[in-house]
Amino acid sequence: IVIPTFAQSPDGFNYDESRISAYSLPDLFVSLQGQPISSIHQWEFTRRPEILRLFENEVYGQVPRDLDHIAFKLVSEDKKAVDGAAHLKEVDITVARNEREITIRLILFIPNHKETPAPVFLLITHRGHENIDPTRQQKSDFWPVEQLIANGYAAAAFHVSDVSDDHKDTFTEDLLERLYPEQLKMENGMRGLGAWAWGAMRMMDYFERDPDIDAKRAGVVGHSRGGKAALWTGVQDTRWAITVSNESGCGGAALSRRRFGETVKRINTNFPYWFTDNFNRYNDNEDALPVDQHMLVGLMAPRAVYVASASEDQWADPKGEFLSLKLGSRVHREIYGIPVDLPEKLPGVAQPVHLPYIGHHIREGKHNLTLYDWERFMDFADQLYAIKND
Ligand code: GTR
Repeated sequence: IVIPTFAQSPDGFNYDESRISAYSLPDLFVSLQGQPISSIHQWEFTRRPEILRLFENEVYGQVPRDLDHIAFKLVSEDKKAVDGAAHLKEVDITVARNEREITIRLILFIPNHKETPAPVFLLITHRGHENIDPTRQQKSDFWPVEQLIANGYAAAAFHVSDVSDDHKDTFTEDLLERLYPEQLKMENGMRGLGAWAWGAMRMMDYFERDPDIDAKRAGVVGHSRGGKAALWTGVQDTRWAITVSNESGCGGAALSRRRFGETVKRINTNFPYWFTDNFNRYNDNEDALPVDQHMLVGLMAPRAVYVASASEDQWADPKGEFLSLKLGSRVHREIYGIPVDLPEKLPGVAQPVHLPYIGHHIREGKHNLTLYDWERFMDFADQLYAIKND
């Protein structure tokens, strides 16, 4: 990506903190009826459902729950994968509705040296298939299976193209055309990101049935567009213990109202198939949004959220991502009483902040998912799962 400077950019992309216009964010703790929200009961029965509905209607579209059948088929396995360190399972997950079906391939490595069930990280990926090579002839830090296994984590991944192609002309293949065609006619219907989240939820359906996996210690991870989908997964599906957003930026962890780097208009123009149709109403009109992205973090409470950024990835607005985490985690603190208080200032590069249930770091370098990022996610999970075991 070529990042234009503000001066060069006719469309007004801003990379200058001093040029951000004043904005005010919707209040997490006041309901649409004007009721103050302070208890867990009010949060879970009033405010959380209404915020969730706003995100569905205005940003990501619905995530349909109805399906007729789900089947899991072990298509290939190797009990001595990764030089004997892991048990590889390739599983085809087939979901049927109204006599039509789609199949998603899960690639799963389970550590051999630890007692199972193992905690697991699932990667939602849109990058080339070589990044999730089950043979491990091609290795990539984007999905460092060997390191996850060495640290006692199962490594799972699926490619978004099995669910919805990452392309504006073909995104309706496979899920939308085959299983939920009525969604395509709705202004608040599911589109690409929602379909990927739906796919991640089917992976969790599998984890719950595999005795080698501890589905209660599962993290969903995505980079960039995958990070947007991971956040939407964690919000929709409370089975995930940890949601990890890596450089998800606009439509992910970054506050839309800052209009720093990528904007709502730009993302809707370049990727008209990611968000629901209604999201177009907020092009150059972010202040009209009834939500902003800190509320996604809030919807995750009391479960864990990790937001990672990169110093040279200004397009994804590291500061806006941090602010979402800081403001959204007020739900953890003020509603659930979890002692999370992020620093006032944006933490420095390579200075991770790992609080119970809230993790953050800024990696040095460009837009990518690297071993450094994964090591921090594992550190954070080690700490979280140790607390939970107490
Ligand atoms: C960019 C897009 C971002 C982000 C990124 C990625 O082109 O503007 O929102 O999703 O792609 O997925 O790597």
